[in-house]
Amino acid sequence: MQDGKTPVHGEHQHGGHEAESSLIGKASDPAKVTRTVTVDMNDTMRFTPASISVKEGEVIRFAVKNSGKLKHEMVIGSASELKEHAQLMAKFPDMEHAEPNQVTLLPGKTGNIVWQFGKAGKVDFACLQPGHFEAGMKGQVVVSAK
Ligand SMILES: [Cu+2]
Repeated sequence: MQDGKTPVHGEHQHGGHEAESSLIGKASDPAKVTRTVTVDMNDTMRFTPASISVKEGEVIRFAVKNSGKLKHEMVIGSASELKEHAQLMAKFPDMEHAEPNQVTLLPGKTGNIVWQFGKAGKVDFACLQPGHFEAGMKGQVVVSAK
């Protein structure tokens, strides 16, 4: 972990409620993508790869595929946000939501998340379908300094 550097989040955000995401990064414009990372989800409750390395400020397109027979999703967030969200999903299993930090996929489907990472550190992601997070369906993006 590199500290002591001022995080660069220069550009102003368009839209309202993205502020809390500044540490983990933010949704970005597909035209700014610098790299595509393919992520596979399956019924062993694992993401492949489960650990992804990126650089500060990099804009990644996650090309996510559900190879399982169950519904899965990839949600980017802080560990505490993800845990809270997983508990909510356990109470309301049919809760549907479409936020820019996630993609929910039926079996066999593919989808994308375009995300710009902020300062160096670790950002978590997980599947929040009921029981999946608890079964270990989570991973980490390691953001390194430029
Ligand atoms: Cu899942």
